[in-house]
Amino acid sequence: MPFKLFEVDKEIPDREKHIYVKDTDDPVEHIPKCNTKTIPGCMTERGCAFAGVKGVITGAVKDVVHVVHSPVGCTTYGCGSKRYPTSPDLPNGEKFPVENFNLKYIMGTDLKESDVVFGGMKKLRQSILEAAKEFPYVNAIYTYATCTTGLIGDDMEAVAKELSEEIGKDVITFNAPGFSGPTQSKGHHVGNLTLFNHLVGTKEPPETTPYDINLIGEYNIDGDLWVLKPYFEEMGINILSTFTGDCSHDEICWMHRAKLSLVRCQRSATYIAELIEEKYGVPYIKVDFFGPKYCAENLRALGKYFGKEAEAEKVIESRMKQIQPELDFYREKLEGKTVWVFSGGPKNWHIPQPLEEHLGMKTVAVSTMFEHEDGYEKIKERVGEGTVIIDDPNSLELEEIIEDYKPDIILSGIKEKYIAHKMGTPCMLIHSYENGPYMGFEGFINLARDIYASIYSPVWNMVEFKDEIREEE
Ligand code: CFM
Repeated sequence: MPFKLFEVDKEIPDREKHIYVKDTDDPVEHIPKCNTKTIPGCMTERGCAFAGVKGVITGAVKDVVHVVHSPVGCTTYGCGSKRYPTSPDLPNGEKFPVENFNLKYIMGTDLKESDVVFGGMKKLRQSILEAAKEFPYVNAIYTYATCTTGLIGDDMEAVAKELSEEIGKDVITFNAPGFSGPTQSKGHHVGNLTLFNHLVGTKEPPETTPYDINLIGEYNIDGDLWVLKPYFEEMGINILSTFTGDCSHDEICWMHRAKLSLVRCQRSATYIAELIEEKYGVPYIKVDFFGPKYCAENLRALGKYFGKEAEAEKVIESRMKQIQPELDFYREKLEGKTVWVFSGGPKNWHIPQPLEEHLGMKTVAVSTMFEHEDGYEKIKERVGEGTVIIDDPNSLELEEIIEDYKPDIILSGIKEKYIAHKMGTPCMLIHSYENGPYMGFEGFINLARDIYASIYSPVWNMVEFKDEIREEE
């Protein structure tokens, strides 16, 4: 049976459609049911649509201030959600006055009951004006609908339009209330459409070259972008805009001037690449920079596109030379270790194969919070026989996976980390990383080092209850 009902799900049999065990002889279309509402009764690990837009797409932009139109809770949780550092450098050569501004500040309208009854537009107006006054150096103001304001039906667009003229800066509304889709993925889509519709094509870059690219879906998690950037620079390729890691507001406005778009996170940002291609004729290619093999393949593809094959080879050769000794060391230590990867979506098909190919590890389980059909097809293609693939696992399933599949390490998020630790299983962060960056050649060594450090930590020998848990099974 390719689909599997977990013991803990006996009362919610619909979960069976979401859990698939890879069998190569199966028809290709056998994948977990996905991108649907969480089944009632499940304690999901998912986030909301607002989190998808603010926490993923726009939160990385370095020179804007965010105004969340909500009761204070959404504002609080909308801050500090993701580790995407920024440099103070702006494209006009100036420096932004506050370093990592995007990680430090968020503003909210702090709605109360009376605003729900009488409308919150006045507060939104006041808050945007206050944000503009408090942070006069920002280059735009982004404002967000949430569940509450989505239900009230405040006309945020009208306020934004009016204040844009009054302040003299772009004021943009992102209309992705938490309930507007089954997962954060809906917020990605809204973020892409809003930025495309309002910004792309509205400004011109200070200069262009024949080798300008957009790096789309790269959020500079723990410095990923800063590992990749030198590769492009050494090849003579210029990143005109990053969408949106360490990027400025203006960079989004001139994405239409690039010669090629690279799409790194293909779940959250293929939308804008498609729209730019359709309207401005800028082609895009999908890329993967996790692990040395994919890195080399994709740099070669990029080199071929721009006639810079030799330059690509040089980058690959120099980085492989640099990392090979450490790669050998970690392979020796990690060969045969089993892993369960649990991310939002794409990292589940980016990461298992490099771990298997370069480190000799084995993926026993893969699970995602919001992946769609195309992503599950890739996951299925890239994992080995017998690997369990789970869509939107609930908290009890997490425990059953640990007990049944006994992974030596879990790569997941903060919500799962401590459940795993309490069960005596090493678990480290694959969303925001432990000690990243994890992308690129050098990044893969950081990932291997953190896996090694987690598995070999002496603390696991001191967990007294671990044997009890194992014996109970
Ligand atoms: Fe793209 Fe991302 Fe991911 Fe994502 Fe995310 Fe993320 Fe992720 Mo956490 S943008 S889809 S919404 S690769 S925050 S950096 S790790 S769930 S798999």
